[in-house]
Amino acid sequence: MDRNLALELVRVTEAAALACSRWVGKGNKMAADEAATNAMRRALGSMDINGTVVIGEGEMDEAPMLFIGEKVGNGTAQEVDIAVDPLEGTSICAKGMNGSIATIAIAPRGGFLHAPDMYMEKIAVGPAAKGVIDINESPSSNLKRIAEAKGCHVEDLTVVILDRPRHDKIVSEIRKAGARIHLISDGDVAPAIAAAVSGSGVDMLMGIGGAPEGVLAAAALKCMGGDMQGRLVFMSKEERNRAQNMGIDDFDRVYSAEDMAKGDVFFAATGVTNGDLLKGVRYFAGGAETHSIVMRSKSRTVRFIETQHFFDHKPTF
Ligand code: VTB
Repeated sequence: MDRNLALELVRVTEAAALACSRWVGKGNKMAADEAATNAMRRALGSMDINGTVVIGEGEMDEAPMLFIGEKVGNGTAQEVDIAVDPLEGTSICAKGMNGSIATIAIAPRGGFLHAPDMYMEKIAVGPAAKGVIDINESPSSNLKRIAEAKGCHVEDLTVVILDRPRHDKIVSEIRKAGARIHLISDGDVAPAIAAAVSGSGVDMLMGIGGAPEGVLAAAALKCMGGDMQGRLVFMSKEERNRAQNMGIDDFDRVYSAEDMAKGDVFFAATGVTNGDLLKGVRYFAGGAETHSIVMRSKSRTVRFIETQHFFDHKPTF
């Protein structure tokens, strides 16, 4: 794949982040999501790709834009599959809280797991703990192994978990094991990636979040040489049927990052509100500054990009 696609991708997430950042704290998550989705779709339209959305805003009948199966890009060049979350953490953005991002990943045709919109149990770490995690083991034994691999104490580790009653048990086990916990209200893609960024203060993401978000995190962790395991969590027979229709037969399968994002994968994200991984959009007179991460699995290049956007020259914002 053309390596320049990575730099094109960051324009796409910047556009989405700038658009929805106007809605930060306004209490309207639908409007924020719509702004991000519109802007992302528009920016994708000028990319030299023949893209198909495989992880998107929903099925065609429930999402008007960036729906699963939608063709995006100018159609002139390489065939790619696209995973998007134009605004990951819509509620966070609506409340002006920390941790929302605009994000996208692309892979060669067929590269992404077609994850249904349901839950996934996840465990994600950075390169220093690659190969030591096991989703079938208890949180405490995973923590012990991660601490050993990182040459530190369990007490030095920080685990990010979505603040939900479904996690009460693992939270108390992690507390007993001695690790620190950072509970978040939403948005588990950014902290999974932060686990692979040294100095971010995050060592691990654990718990049950969205499966589509799991695929995006897997794409990023693959680019960074991190490690991730995910297993779909079915809440009903209907969800099993839906998964089966999307080609999933083994309901207990543990997916690695590579299983979820195959081939030469590109990933980009831009901060909407401040977080452990990225700074949010900051306005100044006449423009705004964005903070993004963009990377490619083949070369493992990870770029953090701070961009100044001058609205007088870019009337769309
Ligand atoms: C998860 C998580 C996302 O929403 O999907 C969560 O992966 C929904 O969980 O990052 P609940 O059903 O418990 O609310 C996000 O946090 C996105 O906001």
